[in-house]
Amino acid sequence: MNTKDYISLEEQFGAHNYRPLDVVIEKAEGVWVYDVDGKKYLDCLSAYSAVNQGHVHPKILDALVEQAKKVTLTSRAFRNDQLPLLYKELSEMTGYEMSLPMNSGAEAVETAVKLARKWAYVVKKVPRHQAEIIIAAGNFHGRTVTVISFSTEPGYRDDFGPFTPGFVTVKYGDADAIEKAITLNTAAVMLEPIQGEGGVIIPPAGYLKKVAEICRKNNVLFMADEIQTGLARTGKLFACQHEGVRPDVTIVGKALSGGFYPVSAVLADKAVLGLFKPGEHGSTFGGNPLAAAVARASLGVIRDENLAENSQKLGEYFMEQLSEIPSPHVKEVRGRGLLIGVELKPEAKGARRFCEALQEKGILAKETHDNVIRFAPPLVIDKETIDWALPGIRDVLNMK
Ligand code: IF1
Repeated sequence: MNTKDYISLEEQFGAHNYRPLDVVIEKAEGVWVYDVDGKKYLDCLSAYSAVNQGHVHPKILDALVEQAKKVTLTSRAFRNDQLPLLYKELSEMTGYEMSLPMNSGAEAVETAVKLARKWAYVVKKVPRHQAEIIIAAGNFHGRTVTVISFSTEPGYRDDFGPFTPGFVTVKYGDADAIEKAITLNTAAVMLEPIQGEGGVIIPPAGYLKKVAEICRKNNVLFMADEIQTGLARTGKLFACQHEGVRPDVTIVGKALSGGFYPVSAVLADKAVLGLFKPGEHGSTFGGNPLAAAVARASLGVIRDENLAENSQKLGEYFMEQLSEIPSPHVKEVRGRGLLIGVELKPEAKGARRFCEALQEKGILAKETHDNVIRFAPPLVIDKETIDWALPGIRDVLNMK
């Protein structure tokens, strides 16, 4: 079977809810992936930041294999010997008193929404079923019906109503708009510190800090979706830390498993996360011993290999080098750490063809929002590898 055979199987038997690049990956290691025809590529997407630790990291692989031999799933009807250690290590690393494990990112977002509503009714005394959550235009928080209920992207929501009420949309990057939108019924403000899918949109300096202050002043929870920006991607453990902000609730996923397995979590202090009572929320797989062992190893790699520091340092270098590439197509290069967006001018006719051209050069990147190329390699990348990629990127950014 070659690339064409796999693609035709996929087209025939799979739902067509994606339009992937035509590369069929069969193995990967570190920052490199290999296709079924034996071609090697630099991964500049990192599975949307799920493989921050690099593909098939040996320490996480070991943890997965060793735990899989012992016990994989107990359900939360019984306790297991990995979850308590994950709780403790997450707390030590993030500074939050508690966490609640789920699987996908969208599930963790849903969990945070339920938590905010619960807090509003129990603590803030908002009349039942009246709680509002403020979110930003251009957000991406996942694909469930409740989560797409507050998406502003027509393609993600238009054919999927009726929607969950209780969400108020404001412009991203405008703290005053949040202050104006707050009512007595506002439970929370939920934001991405940098909008990933939105096109690597970095809010104005001071925005997150101001929003956090507005929330505190108005007795509203500040919840950060760090599923994509978190766990060292932007050069700090959490992107909010660039502004010294500690949200009341932080949501993590993706790299919490280093790409081995879906693991997500909601982090908060006891005054908030302690509100869930037995039976009010859960998941068959959430917090299972395999997930917990994998997450523990994944956090260990982020810490022991100083991935935040590497992301900061090499992100600066990569962004500087990208900015210096003369190109008729580039409108702006922006980013933080190794989450970098290259926005193309409207005349460039879309980022997709540039990503296809990069593929030819052995570099896998993905367009977002039609006109932005996202460069987000695993955080274990080194300078030599970036230097290897730059000439190819330069050629592509100068094509006709
Ligand atoms: C897909 C995008 C990225 C996320 C934030 C929650 C979730 C995501 C900030 C949900 C997920 C993924 C989903 C993936 C593509 C990808 C993506 F382009 F769609 F928007 F990264 F930019 N919060 N983002 O970025 O997490 O439930 O997927 O585990 O194909 O939908 P999930």
